[in-house]
Amino acid sequence: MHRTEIITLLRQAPDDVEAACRGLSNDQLRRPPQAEGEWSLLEIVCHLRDSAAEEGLRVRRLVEDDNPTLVSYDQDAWAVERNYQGEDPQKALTGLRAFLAGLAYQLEHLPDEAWERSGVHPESGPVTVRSRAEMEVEHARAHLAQMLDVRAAVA
Ligand code: NI
Repeated sequence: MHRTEIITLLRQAPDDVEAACRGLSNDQLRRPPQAEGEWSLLEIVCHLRDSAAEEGLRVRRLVEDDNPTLVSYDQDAWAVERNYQGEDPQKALTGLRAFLAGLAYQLEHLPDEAWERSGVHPESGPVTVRSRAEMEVEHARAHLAQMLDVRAAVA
């Protein structure tokens, strides 16, 4: 994926996420789908926001440190510890927009060579700034598909 395409897709994602939530009540946004242990739309929004925030930190480490080992996190633990279900959906969407825009801005202002800076992800192995940026686009895309399924279940 070309870097301008990655950045454009990261900037587009909040609009798509917002569209997936549009017209639903806060109750519906908090309602988990039938499947046991599956996230509500609000939890997915909060997860995407925190993922974007974390990715910004990772990119910074990759750029500033020499082949760093990145820190992984437990996304399900975060959902509980950070009480995603207790958040205000509108504020969560605003936060998602801010962090994805921040990540896009950060990536846009890196020199070309910084995109090839490398590191190690504890679970997925060798990574670069570029691979993490592509991963973040794919991550948002996958969760958007999930959101449309959840929306169909709770709307
Ligand atoms: Ni995820």
